[in-house]
Amino acid sequence: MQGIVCANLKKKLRIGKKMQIEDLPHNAKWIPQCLNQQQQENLIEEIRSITAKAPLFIPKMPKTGKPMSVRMTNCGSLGWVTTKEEGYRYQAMHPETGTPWPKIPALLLDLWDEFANYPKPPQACLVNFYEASAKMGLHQDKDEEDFSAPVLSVSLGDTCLFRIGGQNRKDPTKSFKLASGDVMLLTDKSRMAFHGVDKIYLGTSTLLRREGRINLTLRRVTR
Ligand code: MD3
Ligand code: FE
Repeated sequence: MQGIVCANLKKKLRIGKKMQIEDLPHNAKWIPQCLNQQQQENLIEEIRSITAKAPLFIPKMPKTGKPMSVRMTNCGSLGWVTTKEEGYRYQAMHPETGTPWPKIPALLLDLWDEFANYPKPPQACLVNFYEASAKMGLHQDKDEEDFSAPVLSVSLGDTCLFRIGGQNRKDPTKSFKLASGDVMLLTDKSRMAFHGVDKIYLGTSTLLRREGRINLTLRRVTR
């Protein structure tokens, strides 16, 4: 655990704020309550404008076409999508409207600059929306070309039970709660760690107009 002063974010985030960075297994980092209430509200407004232009879609499992319980959209130059026929992939257009994804909100680009320690900007921001019984099974993120870039995640709305393991599916896992405003950074070995969302604790946040959780994941896709 270490306290860091957010230098680049002084103006935009919190002046001189010391953030606690907690170490998770495999060198993943967790910054609880990184974003204050105002920043979270601003982000939700940005997400409303993103979903107005790029509506949430129901991702379908490759081959079986089984719907996932999480609804999704994206912003950035590339978005992660999945369909029965074409499977998991990144593409520049929304799968249903055929139009380019909206821009990544500036606050998220600032967060990447502050924490990612990576020379290039993120290309994809996946927006996951979890309603009551939505979950995400244990998986690895490996649809990107560039695994040397970190993944940065922001949690908004209701708290969830998150699980992270190792590089093998059978490795032991650790569970902990992610609350609204928490940021996670997956670098080094944790970049390829199995992870998932087991449960949403409904009614734990009033940030959204309805129950549920939103997760934003910033990624570099190409090298
Ligand atoms: C750990 N999303 O979209 S974000 C995903 O809360 C995804 O919606 C979860 O897993 C969610 O792929 C978790 C945190 C996260 C993202 C990427 C990771 C954790 C990770 C990559 C490697 C290890
Ligand atoms: Fe993932």
